[in-house]
Amino acid sequence: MNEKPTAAAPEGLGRRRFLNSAAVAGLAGVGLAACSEDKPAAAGAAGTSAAPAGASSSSGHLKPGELDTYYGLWSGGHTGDMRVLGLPSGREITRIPCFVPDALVGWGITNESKAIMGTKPNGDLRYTVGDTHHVHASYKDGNYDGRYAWINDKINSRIARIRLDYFTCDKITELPNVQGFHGIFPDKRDPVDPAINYTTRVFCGAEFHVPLPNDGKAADKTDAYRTMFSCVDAETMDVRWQVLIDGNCDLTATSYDGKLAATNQYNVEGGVKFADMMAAERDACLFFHVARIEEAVKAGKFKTYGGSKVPVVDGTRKANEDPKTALTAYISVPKNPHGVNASPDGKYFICAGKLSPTATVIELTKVLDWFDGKLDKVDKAIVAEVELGLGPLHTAFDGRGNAYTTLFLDSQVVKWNVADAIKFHGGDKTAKYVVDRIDVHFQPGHINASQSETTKADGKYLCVGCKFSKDRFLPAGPLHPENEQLIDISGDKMVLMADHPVRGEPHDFIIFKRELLRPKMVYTLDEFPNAVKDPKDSGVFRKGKKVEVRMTSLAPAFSLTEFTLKRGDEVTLTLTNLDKIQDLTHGLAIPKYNINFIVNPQETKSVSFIADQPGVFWLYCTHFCHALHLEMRSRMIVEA
Ligand code: CUK
Ligand code: CUA
Ligand code: CA
Repeated sequence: MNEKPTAAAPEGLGRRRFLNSAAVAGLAGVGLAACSEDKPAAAGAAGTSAAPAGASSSSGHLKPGELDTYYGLWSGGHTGDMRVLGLPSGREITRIPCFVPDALVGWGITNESKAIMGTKPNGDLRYTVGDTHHVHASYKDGNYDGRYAWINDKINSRIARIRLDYFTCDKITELPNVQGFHGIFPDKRDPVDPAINYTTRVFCGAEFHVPLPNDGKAADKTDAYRTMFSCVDAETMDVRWQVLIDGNCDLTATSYDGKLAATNQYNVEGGVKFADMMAAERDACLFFHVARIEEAVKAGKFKTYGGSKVPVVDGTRKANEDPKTALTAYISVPKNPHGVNASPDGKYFICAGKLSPTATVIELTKVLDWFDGKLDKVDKAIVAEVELGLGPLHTAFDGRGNAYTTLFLDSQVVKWNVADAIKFHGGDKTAKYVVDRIDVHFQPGHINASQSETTKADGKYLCVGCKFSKDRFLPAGPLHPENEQLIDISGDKMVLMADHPVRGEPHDFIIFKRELLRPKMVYTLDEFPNAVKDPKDSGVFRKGKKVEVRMTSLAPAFSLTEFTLKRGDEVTLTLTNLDKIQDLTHGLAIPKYNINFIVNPQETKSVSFIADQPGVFWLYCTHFCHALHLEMRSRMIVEA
């Protein structure tokens, strides 16, 4: 098993070793390998823990009928959705459509969902693709309050809000002036008003820099490309303000006192080519002074760009050299960092080095000291920069002072103690900050622990999003699932509990106690202004070519057994589900008209279409609801 790995002769190598050597060779090929393939000496000492053979008691397996104790909200990557998992079982419970159409529920087909998604003047959806990476939920007093979750769409720079009572998307906002909206994080309280101890803003970092205005006229002036950091109002979902910055944004973090938000930057170089983005040895973690930015906006110290009315303040380096007035602070961190995460004690932000084998620990009181003129150099807010292993990406916390960082190239999770890392960095070389390592399968990206980025981090479960699953599951063609691995972190040693295949391509996720949510199982009729509240109100209501078809469902029948339209009618069909008991969902499909949607108990939805195909069309219930589900039909006659 000691063959020297080469890219040309992968046979006989462990897959993990081959992936590692290939990836490192890839980096080395452009002359940018941050370190050798050997593990850093400081980090190598603790050895690797393995899953105990046959440890079924800690597999997360639930007996039939048992419920999970944690919810997980997962991004679906470029499936464009959000997913809800139960943990520790790892069972996928539902998917919440937001940015892209969904045939199960009729998202992107009903008028109500199309209004949220946004349409072109002809009524077609403006976008049908999305790429969700980061999901975070609203806070109160440092913990999730069960109101909302937010998720990004990197492709079209949209932010969606999910109501956590009904688990549905209720608003989507497209950010102006930016491309590649990636990192997202809600604030945890107001920076000035202590009474507002809950989320009122969501911060959004845009990754790609573009010409401003991006009208095709100055594409070659790459020095003038810029990106922005955006603040979205948690309630209205309007963009409150943006900050013009140097470099780029990647991931986003917020402090527990509401005063600071930050984004890691991997392209301070402003490079437009692959190698240019890796030219510098250090990039940055960029901090935003939230209260000062809002003061500047109030005082009218902003510009607007393009057709957007959103106030944009100047957060570039040059405009923010004086700490007393600075809106932003650029802290130098090595190299092409990925991920910035807030420790649950509220003290630190941690940037993982990606191309550097290190994590950088930034002390937030020191950043505030710099803004107050009490620290001469903002880089002195760095209290540790310690080696962890190859390709550190994201960090989670257990609430006991330990951090868990994914090592993409090493295919490991490293558990390290933040206080000991600070001691080590401060000169105490006896401080053993690496506590444990565990192999994961394979090449992990995101990581999160139960309640990790809350004041209630409980150190029970750790989930790792492995980007490659290789031979961990039955082969099902060339597209492999991701491997979400569950690790027990309640003891000193990490214990691998389970592998779960997930359809591509989740990135970030959060895990929290189930009692933080109080989901509703049945709607109320009054929530829908267009509800058909009584079967007697059903019928066809005609005003010239405009026709309204109003009907109800009550298992196992629609209120209209048939109805007649004329060819060319502009039809809006509204369906209210009058069933009141939970789990009694109906569907409605219209053959040849490309229509299918569901109505949950006491829910109302509508669809609009032109009756352009004459004939008899059997509307039928698509969602199994009753012994007579198949008989649940209605005859739509379109006269020629
Ligand atoms: S990025 Cu995907 S593994 Cu979008 Cu959070 Cu790091
Ligand atoms: Cu109603 Cu099936
Ligand atoms: Ca860089």
